[in-house]
Amino acid sequence: MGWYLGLDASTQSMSTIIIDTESGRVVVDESVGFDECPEYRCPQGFLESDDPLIKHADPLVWLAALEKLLRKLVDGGIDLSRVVAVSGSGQQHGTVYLNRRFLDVSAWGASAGLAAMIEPMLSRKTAPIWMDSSTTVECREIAEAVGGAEVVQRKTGSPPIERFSGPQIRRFSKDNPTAYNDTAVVHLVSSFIASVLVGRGVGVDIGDGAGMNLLNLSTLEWDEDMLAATAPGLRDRLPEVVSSDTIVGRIAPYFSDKYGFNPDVQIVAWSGDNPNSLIGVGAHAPGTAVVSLGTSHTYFAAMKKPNVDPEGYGHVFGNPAGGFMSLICFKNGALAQEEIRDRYGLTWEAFDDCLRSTPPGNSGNMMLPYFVSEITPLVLDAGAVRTGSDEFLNGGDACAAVRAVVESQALRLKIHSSWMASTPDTIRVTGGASVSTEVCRVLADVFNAELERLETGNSAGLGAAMRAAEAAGAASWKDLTDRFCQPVKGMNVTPDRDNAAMYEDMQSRYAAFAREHA
Ligand code: XUL
Repeated sequence: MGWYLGLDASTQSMSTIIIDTESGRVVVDESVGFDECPEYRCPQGFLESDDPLIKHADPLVWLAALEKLLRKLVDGGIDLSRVVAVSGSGQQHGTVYLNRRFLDVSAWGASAGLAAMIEPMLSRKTAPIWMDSSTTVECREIAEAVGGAEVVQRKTGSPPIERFSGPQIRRFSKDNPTAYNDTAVVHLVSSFIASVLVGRGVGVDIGDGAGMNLLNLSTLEWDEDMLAATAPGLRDRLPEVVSSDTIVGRIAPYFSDKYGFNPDVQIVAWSGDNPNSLIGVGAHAPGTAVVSLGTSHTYFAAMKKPNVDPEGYGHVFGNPAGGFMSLICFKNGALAQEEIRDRYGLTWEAFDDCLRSTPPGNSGNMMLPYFVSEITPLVLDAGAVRTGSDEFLNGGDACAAVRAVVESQALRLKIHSSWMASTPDTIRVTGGASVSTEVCRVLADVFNAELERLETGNSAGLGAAMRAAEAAGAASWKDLTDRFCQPVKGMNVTPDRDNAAMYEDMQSRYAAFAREHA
């Protein structure tokens, strides 16, 4: 019994949820946005680039935000000595490249702060993140080397995917062989920050490791053929693979000295944000589908066996509670809604008013929301495409544009998740936009399913805290799920049968429109 802390290193912020397993309550829910660390020039989570397909972050911003967050907690009177174990969640696929100094424990003196300590350990100053789509050539090369994309999909749960770590590592090894040679270890965002918490390199968990195109899902080990197809000497540059409930070490003295943690705090392997969310929404066992409306929009569910998407857009990751999970991810998520809101000078309230004042089906107005290049379906040339009335086409009808972006996002979730299972009756929804009842109403009608919402929008942070508690032996998955993952009463959104029937028709029109522009 005690406090269990989950950190969430997401695309745009570092946040934390602390749960108290004794009272069954969330005692802290706090966040620091990367726009609060302007010196790292990643206000939205990535550095500016002339090439729209390239999306890298400065990995030091994650550490600076972590320190700001812990300082905020301590200054707010939170007694971190009550924390028993810590785990975390990282945006998936992003890679951090570190030189030999990272392996030298005596170099880990952090008196000047974590960012200053890690800076000289980076063999590459920037970290490609999941939004990067620049590795189409490398994906093709990897597929050719192992006998086709289907072989990669069968082994790793996904065909070669631009944002996945393997193709990213390959591109770096080709473009900058000197810096690649200077790289002693390549970490994921999750295992990198877990390493910083422990004060030495720690392993990659099977949940996040499966997002690399390198992990063999049958053996749960790095796959020799994939390693050889990806980059020279890669075996020696990867951390070990660990199960998600591994206690990878005790917290580094830096954190106890500076923020008051007990020196015995256990650090549990970190995982990816989607595997953590699966736990945090109470969906660790098969049967519950989840929609997460964060920077990326994702749809996922637990599954026993690693079935693959025949179209090649879906992925299989490890489920931190055992077994696997399926996932489908869309890049034009929260930022696409923000783009429409900003373009028409709306507030979020006005955005919701627009949804209330426009009819389901949007009088025939539809949009393909590719404000940046898209991954599901693969669209490399960004550009939102519209069809409908002249006013809508000319950009004049703000409310139609709002409804068009929300409907298109819901319809593509439905279309591209159809390979996973029969359509669910109930969906749990989480992430920033899940607070909007109007956005949820569109989703409920499109899926013709009851939508359940949970208390915290940060299911990845909550899942990480629950994983810390489970791994430390404080409670079972069932107890934790019963206590922390109950849908909030009165917040469900029930589908309207007429609207659902209308969306059923609209789905094929939308799919045809999307195919024309793929
Ligand atoms: C999943 C994916 C995103 C990131 C960031 O494959 O790329 O969901 O994990 O949220």
